[in-house]
Amino acid sequence: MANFEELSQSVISGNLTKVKKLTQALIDEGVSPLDIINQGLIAGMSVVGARFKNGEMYVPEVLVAARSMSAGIELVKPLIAAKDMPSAGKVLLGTVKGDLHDIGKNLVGMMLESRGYTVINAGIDVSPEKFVQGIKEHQPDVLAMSALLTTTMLHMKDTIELLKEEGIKDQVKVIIGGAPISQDFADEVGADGFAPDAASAVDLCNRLLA
Ligand code: B1M
Repeated sequence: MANFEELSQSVISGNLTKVKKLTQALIDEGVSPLDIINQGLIAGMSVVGARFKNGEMYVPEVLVAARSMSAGIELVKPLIAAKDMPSAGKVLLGTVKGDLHDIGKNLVGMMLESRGYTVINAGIDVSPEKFVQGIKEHQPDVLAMSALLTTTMLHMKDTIELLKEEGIKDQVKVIIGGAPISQDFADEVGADGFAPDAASAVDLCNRLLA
């Protein structure tokens, strides 16, 4: 029988084949997809983060772990995807300029889609100008920005400033999130909301669009 601990360990060691096998085994055992993500995949990545911080793991190993985690998420994704639901709203989602972290952002996108949102994923390293262009092109209800670095989170402010300059700030609700982001920072930069995790991001969108 597969277990969360074994799955976490496989993420930590970046064993993609084993992550896929154990994730599939948990799915086949009927374990909740969100438990697989939170207690297995994210739990493993949290250990990776701590070791990375302490200098016990390096970028290539972290990258391999991240890829194995994403492979697990891909298997779980169809189980929580919404089918034939009317759209709850349109969200333009991206990781800010200079930032390549996309696992958390993609989880946010997946959770939003599973609750009936139409998600336009602008990808990583998205400049304020590109976000503005995306808003003009897609007319989303929500702009959702992710940042994982203390250096790149400042581009959230730049983006909001540019939305104001372009006169389109009132057309869209802006939500932000990512490990270094807080409610205080969201208030400071003039975002409409902050969510600490992917599930809360969905609740936040629901509240803002109600
Ligand atoms: Co990087 N990295 N990394 N990294 N990396 C962190 C973020 C770091 C905290 C590690 C550490 O020191 N402990 C640190 C940042 C320090 C800081 O700024 N305070 C760091 C660093 C320094 C760097 C580099 C500079 C390292 C280097 O090159 N010397 C470099 C920067 C590259 C760049 O972006 N320009 C770098 C590179 C990388 C990899 C490429 C190797 C890889 C990314 C792979 C990828 O994403 N495809 C990587 C990884 C994997 C991490 C850690 C280990 C894990 C991040 C992750 O995916 N977590 C991370 C340490 C950590 O966070 N513990 C670290 C799992 C994911 C599910 O969580 O993304 O937090 P997270 O998302 C959460 C919430 O934050 C929230 O929901 C998700 C959960 O439900 N959330 C939102 C996220 N976005 C949201 C948006 C919302 C709402 C909620 O609304 C819009």
